[in-house]
Amino acid sequence: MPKLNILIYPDPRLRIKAEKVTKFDKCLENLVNNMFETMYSADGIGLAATQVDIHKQVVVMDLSEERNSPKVFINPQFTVKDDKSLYSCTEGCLSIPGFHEEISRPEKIIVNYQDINGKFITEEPEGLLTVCYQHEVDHLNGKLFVDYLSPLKRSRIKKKLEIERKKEF
Ligand code: GNR
Ligand code: NI
Repeated sequence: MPKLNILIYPDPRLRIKAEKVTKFDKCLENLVNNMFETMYSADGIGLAATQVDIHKQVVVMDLSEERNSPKVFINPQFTVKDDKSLYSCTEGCLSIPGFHEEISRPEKIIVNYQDINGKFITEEPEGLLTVCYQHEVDHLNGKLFVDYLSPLKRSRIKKKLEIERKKEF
């Protein structure tokens, strides 16, 4: 199976909003398998389809050290249960390589998504899953963690990554 190419910030395609998945078929299964392969070989804990230039509401995740707890979220959404309680975590992103920043997000959310067969699921996640889930849903909406930083910090990261990109050619 071919590994997919991960888009790097500030690629404008990272801003495209993903569309709902309506067909739970072999094609979706293939995409999910390719995304897992890409995420594992890039050493990430999550990957949104947007990052591989596929604009469908598909997320894969594996928060385990052992890389043996794959999770799939189709059409993921969430509601904030308590907007006063925040959880802050140092976030990284495969689309923003080399940068890690502390980001605060709601700690208590209720998630709604479909599994690979289209079954609707509601859960109340905890800890890192809460953070990663919101990070991935942001990707599907064209949003990145740098959007939560100050404009100065964001533009510094953008410039550095643009310089890196030019070095490749
Ligand atoms: O690999 C990843 N690590 C991570 C760490 C803290 C908060 C979120 C993440 S997600 C990231 C992979 C990625 O870019 N997913 O979109
Ligand atoms: Ni990311």
